[in-house]
Amino acid sequence: MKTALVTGITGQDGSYLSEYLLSLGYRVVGMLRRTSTQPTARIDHLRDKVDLAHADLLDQFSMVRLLEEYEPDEVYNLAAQSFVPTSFYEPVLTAEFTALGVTRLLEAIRHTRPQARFYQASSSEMFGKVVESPQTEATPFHPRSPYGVAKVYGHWITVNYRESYDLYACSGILFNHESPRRGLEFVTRKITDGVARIAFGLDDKLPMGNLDARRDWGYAGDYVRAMHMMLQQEHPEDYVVATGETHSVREFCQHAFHRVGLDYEDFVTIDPRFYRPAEVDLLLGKPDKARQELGWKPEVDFPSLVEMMVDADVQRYLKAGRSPVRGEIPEVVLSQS
Ligand code: NDP
Ligand code: GDR
Repeated sequence: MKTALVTGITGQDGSYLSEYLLSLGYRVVGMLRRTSTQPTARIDHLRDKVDLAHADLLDQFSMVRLLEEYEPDEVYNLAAQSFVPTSFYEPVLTAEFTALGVTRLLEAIRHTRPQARFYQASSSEMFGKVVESPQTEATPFHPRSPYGVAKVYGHWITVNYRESYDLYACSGILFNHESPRRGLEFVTRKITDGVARIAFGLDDKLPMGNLDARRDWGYAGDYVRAMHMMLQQEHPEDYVVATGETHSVREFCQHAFHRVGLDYEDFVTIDPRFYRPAEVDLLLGKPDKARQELGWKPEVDFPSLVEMMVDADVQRYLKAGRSPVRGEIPEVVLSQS
């Protein structure tokens, strides 16, 4: 039985990756930081199947201790300060977590468990102000936020440790991936929860930022398979993981409101507070290398992703005993509740 250490297990990707690794027969050890409240909602259904251990990206020796105790075969570094707007307000803390945290973990692996295979959660935000479209593994980086800059550091330190110390270390350059477990502050989940709240009469408006930003959105459940595949190759390499399609925030709104029989133009307002000091206007990935070398391809397309997320949020309010007051909830959603 292989052991995988997953940092960021309480996050969106951590929960899907853990489910996937458990289904493959792995022992999963999740690293979580100490908090005064329980942040484990996304993994409560896995609590008796995974080991949870306290450590923090800010604390080098807490990670050394974890590696010594659990002796993982694979380490997935998903933990980060991952919200772009927060990185403008807390740029130094973002760098500590998202950039230097990677070096701390790599140093811990180098000294304690050099045979472990390492996955770094790199991001399409590194392409930022894109110099070409679509973006591939060879596209130069031009990050547009302290978060993007920190991820570039995390990416290159992973490459550097691979080249310097012969570690099996790779970076997955993942484009945006979403799910019903996405944090409520990210644009897709903000929209799908907003749609549900409007349908149930809990809100009348949905204030948004830049509706013209375009993203290559996929489903998180598909993307965690690619993470695992990257660690099963003969040689460690970096891969772009994306759908190869791009859609605007406006299109996401259109589809999401349409799912409950509403028109987004009646509810979406523009609030300058949600604009960013520097924007990433367009992301579009070309995942050819992942398709050819890993045999990876996404299963969930854009309309299915939007529907899955709207349906899950609507169901949550139905289960809480709320009744819809606007639009038309699809029969298939009502019948499942
Ligand atoms: P989330 O924000 O949902 O999860 C982040 C995780 O990191 C949480 O478990 C959080 O713990 C943990 N964490 C944050 N700071 C620390 C710390 N100091 N010590 C220990 N743990 C910490 O992110 P996602 O699951 O969406 O993303 C996973 C990774 O992939 C991130 O690195 C993200 O930057 C990257 N990424 C994500 C993409 C996406 O579209 N989702 C695309 C490309 C890259 P807590 O619950 O306590 O806050
Ligand atoms: P992103 O995701 O910054 O791409 O980073 P987010 O969903 O926050 O924004 C996507 C785009 O939507 C625009 N937007 C809004 N965004 C938010 N959050 N709220 C709004 O009201 C709103 N209105 C418009 C944004 O300006 C932006 O252009 C995500 C994170 O998961 C990162 O950790 C990850 O690395 C990248 O995806 C790939």
